[in-house]
Amino acid sequence: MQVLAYRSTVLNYKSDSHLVWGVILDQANNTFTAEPYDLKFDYRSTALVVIDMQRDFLEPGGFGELLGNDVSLLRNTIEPCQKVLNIARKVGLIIIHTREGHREDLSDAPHSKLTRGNLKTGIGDLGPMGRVLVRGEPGHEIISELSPTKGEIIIDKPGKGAFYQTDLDFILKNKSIKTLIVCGVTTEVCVHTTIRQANDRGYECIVPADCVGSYFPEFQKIGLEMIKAQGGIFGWVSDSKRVTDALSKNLLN
Ligand code: C5J
Repeated sequence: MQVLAYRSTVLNYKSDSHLVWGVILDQANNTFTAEPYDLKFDYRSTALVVIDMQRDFLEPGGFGELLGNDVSLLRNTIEPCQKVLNIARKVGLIIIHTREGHREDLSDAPHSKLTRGNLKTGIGDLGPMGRVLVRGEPGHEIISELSPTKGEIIIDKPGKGAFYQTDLDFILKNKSIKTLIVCGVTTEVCVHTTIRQANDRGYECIVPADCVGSYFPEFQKIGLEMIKAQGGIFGWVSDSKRVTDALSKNLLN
């Protein structure tokens, strides 16, 4: 009992976003069950990154649908993401939400991106949810089910990867983050690009498979396999149950 008391940390501080009242018995020595092998983590150096869970990708009339995709395929990620987000909030992890989108004047959108796909209604044009993929428009918002709460960090990114032309790396380094739980859409585009960028920068990424989604079932499968192949060449793959179990295992409340 004395040993436990010595090793425990009482989290009764007011974080920027919410009051955390849990007791974490051992912050440092924790493990996510995952493939290709288990991943050790410390609560204090772990962050949750939720990629582009925006109306433009998940709701009819947005960029995803204008590209010809069936956006309903992404919706089964919402509930698992909510579960991971809720426990991350409870244990006081740093939480980061990203949004893909551009300035009103599109000055941060490369010509190649604006013209790609020869879309009738494309980036910057007026669609059913306002101007497509433009910051401040209804389509650019994070879906209501996963709305950020006060104090959670929002990264607006002009590219697919969350590290490109953003201050994400600076923020993670300032907060001594080493491990990223990465959720969001789409698996093979913005999630993959972000994980590859994070991996090259020295972060260890773990992906709960049911918290990421693709418009293409075959890309979902292969995208996840690519992450964990070759001894975890880009990172680890787990699922929302195993990740939430690991995060709550040491929590007394
Ligand atoms: C795409 C994204 N698919 N968030 N963006 O264009 O994956």
